[in-house]
Amino acid sequence: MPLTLIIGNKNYSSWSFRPWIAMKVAGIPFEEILLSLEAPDFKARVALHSGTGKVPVLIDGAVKVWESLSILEYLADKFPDKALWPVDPAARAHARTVASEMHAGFGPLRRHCPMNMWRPVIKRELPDDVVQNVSRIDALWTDCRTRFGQRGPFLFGGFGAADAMYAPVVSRLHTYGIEVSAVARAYMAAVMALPAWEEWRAAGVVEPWVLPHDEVDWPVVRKA
Ligand SMILES: N[C@@H](CCC(=O)N[C@@H](CS)C(=O)NCC(=O)O)C(=O)O
Repeated sequence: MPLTLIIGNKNYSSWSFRPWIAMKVAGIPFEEILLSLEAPDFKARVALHSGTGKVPVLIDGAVKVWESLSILEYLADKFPDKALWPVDPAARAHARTVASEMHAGFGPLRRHCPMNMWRPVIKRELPDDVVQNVSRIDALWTDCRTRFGQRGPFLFGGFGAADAMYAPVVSRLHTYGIEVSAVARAYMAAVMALPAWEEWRAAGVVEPWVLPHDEVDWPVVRKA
């Protein structure tokens, strides 16, 4: 039985994007069920699989996994040959650490700059707490690239779970015209050049649903 991933809107659902892009890049086959976050039956349909009422949810037969980071851990266990985490124990520990830091943090950036794939690149003024988030992310990426990224353009060389956790951050920094270092900019370019990135983006920008909460220029909706 194939894996099924329940996701939200591709234009907006940053948490859904994480396991989706990890599975696509790793070549793990799955079926997706896309539910618009504001659909009247969203909560009822998600509640069949997760008490959180949130997406993403991965279904593997009788196994149901929610929380994006737990889904990535499940996939790493089930498909060890895909090397979603680095093999070297030190690099692996660091990859898990930065992935957890993303899962648990960066609230100011997430609130001020929601993922919005169809918004044209327009610079947004950033309050101090968002600037601090960006500075931390830039330093973290630069450290990973310098210490662990020799074998490829991603945080730990090849694309893995840590990159998947930061993929929506790449989108945010790009969309809101946020300035970062040359190393971070090169990393972002590598992530955005992935065919899986374009597949998600292309599907997102033609979605019909507009969510005011995620449109920071509301009531103006900017669609590229
Ligand atoms: N910590 C969760 C966050 C999941 C989450 O907040 N998902 C959002 C979509 S990006 C959601 O389902 N929102 C619908 C709602 O809260 O009603 C994870 O990592 O998966």
